[in-house]
Amino acid sequence: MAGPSASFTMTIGPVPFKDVVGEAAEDDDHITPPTEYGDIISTLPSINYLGRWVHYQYQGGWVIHQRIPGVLSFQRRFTPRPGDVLLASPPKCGTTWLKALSFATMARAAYPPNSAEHPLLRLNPHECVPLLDDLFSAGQHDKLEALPSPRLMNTHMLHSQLPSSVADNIDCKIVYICREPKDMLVSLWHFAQTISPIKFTDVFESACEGKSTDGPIWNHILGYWGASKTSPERVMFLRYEEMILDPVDTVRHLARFLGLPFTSAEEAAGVPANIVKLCSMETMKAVEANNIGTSGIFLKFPHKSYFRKGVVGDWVNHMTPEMARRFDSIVDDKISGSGLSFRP
Ligand code: PAP
Repeated sequence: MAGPSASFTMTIGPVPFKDVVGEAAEDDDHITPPTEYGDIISTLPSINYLGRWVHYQYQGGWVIHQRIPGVLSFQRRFTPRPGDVLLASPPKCGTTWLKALSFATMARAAYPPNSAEHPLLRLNPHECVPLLDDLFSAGQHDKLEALPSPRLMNTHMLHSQLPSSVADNIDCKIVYICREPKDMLVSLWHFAQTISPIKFTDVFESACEGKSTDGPIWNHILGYWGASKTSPERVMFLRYEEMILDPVDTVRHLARFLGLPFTSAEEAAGVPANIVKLCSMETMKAVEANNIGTSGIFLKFPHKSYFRKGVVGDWVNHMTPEMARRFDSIVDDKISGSGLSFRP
């Protein structure tokens, strides 16, 4: 007897975004930024961050000028679907790693993590999971409609910037990752250096004043921390340091949170450990797609720049003890009373 006809076969997500949209995702010719928000944007306070990049203050966070139309457009145009998963993070806190782990976990039935054909062995994690901030800013959000459900997407927007259709949606899960703020600053500086020479002290002083892309960092973290406390079934709060300590256990938690717990057969076959191995820094650094090409629609960063050291505590190589004390005390003060701490 013949198998099911093609009309009955259904693709289950997530699938690599690039496989669906092709090269056009980052093609300059296809960028048509929304222009209808000029009146709103002109009323927003702005800064010239690090003397290079204009940022607007919007709903509690600093948004780089190329992305502010995208945030406004996202708030008005995003149509959530049941099963959507949104990875949220401040920049340089482990997004690339979380994208890889989440994609490999959610798509493990279609793409076994020990397969030599796995998409993460031919594509950069950012090519598998789209950044909504860029997509909406480039007027390319229609491409999301082509993705099969469940969709896996990410954003650097603050929780206060998410529309209620996402923030209060029982059918949309959010996985948040943050990182010890001093390490995040060091990572941010190294990353920015790949496109423009910048002094670390400038990045540091701005951060002390609460100025950084998608910052202040404490606003970003506190928003999702609060949401994870109020709605733990919808918002998962992860820290880079915990993932480094026990990535396999993190993957188990992630799978459970997403409603896709590993079966005992999968555990026996070592699937969680295989996912961690596939997404490890060692494997990712060896993948050709992570060594050539760029990511990003407006600012194009080399794929290679997303994989640097991947360690905890690198701040000691860039901050004096006095700088560390100063920044720690600012962060402590801002997050005091929240129940959250970055102290060991
Ligand atoms: P993004 O916000 O631009 O997407 P993001 O991926 O959040 O960047 O952060 C990059 C950091 O994650 C880098 O940290 P470092 O500068 O301190 O080294 C990068 O090395 C680290 N990273 C990327 N992939 C992995 C991985 N597979 N395992 C552990 N850390 C990783």
